Amino acid sequence: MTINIGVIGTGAIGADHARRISKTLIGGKIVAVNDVNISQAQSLVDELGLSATIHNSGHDLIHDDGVDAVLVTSWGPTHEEFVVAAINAGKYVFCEKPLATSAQGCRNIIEAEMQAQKRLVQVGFMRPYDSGYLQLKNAIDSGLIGEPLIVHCAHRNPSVPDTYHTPMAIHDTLIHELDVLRWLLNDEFVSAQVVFPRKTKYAHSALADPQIVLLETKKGVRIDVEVFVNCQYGYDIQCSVVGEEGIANLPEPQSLLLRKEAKLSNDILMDWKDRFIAAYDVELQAFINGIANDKLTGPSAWDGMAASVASDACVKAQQSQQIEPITMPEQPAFYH
Ligand code: NAI
Ligand code: ISE
Repeated sequence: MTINIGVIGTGAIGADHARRISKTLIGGKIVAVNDVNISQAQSLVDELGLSATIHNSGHDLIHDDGVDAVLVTSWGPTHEEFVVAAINAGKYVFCEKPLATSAQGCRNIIEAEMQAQKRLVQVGFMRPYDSGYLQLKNAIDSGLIGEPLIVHCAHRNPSVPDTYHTPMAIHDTLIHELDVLRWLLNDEFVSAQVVFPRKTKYAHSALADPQIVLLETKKGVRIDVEVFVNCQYGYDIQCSVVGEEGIANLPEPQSLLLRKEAKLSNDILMDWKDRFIAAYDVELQAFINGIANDKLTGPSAWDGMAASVASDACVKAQQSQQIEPITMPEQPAFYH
């Protein structure tokens, strides 16, 4: 069985996902593409040698009868519109994070999905598929380090474009921690605070960088996340869970340990594409398999919304410089 897939947004990750579906994964085929920048869509078709329709709009792609499932990999603020349209067309949809740039946008998606009476949405939160995070989760769930008490995280990018501004540190970057920490700790956030340290000279005027986000969970776990998106030296994701009986750290990505010229060194990756390459493969294969089995199992629209509820509170905390409450709504049975 082959799932015919249409891609809306053929930029960095859209192209990457199209490549993995065409060359690495099994059971999926790219049959349609769309991008506001049509030449970008054309280049992808040429590069991969696809026989795919290039649509003039995302909505035309969604309503193409030859498309079974849709990948939404356009910019964050466009996600809600395309995901709701795909649901209303009765099609499975994989949406890159964030599901929407506000919790209200996610609520609109949830309403549409519940009306369709079927789980149709998978959100592109890939960290729960990463082998390192799975090891951390196993350490926590098996009781190896006792109950988690404190978590220290860092989310560092070498640099970001000029279009990236202060709230994006939350809804575009921290959103990964807002998802993976709920899953890792099996817990919900109750409050958030954002602290701005001295600003790096590499950040432009509309971006406060770095930022420190302080979160508290229902069970009382305290979390600090350093978000530093112009750190220059690499793409570096850290997570250290302090438990009652030990500390579990996210493993470093594998790299050659080199002794040379009086130095002992490991390489640090520079790009998210390489850091989570295996996790992206597994999450998208799970999406394709889920469609084939008519049952999605990956991060749901509810997970997308839960992260966005916390994200909204963090953006508010950036502005207010106060501790902001995070109030998670009751999870409907539909998402259990
Ligand atoms: P990008 O800027 O490289 O690509 C986005 C593409 O979407 C562009 O080609 C743009 O022309 C197109 N686009 C924008 N609005 C559109 C519309 N209305 N209709 C059709 N096409 C439209 O951005 P990138 O880095 O690929 O990010 C895309 C999404 O993927 C974002 O939501 C981002 O947060 C997410 N992302 C997720 C990652 C992960 O680790 N899971 C990594 C990188 C991005
Ligand atoms: C990007 O969109 C991603 O999702 C990356 O994983 C993250 O590290 C980066 O900060 C985002 O801009």
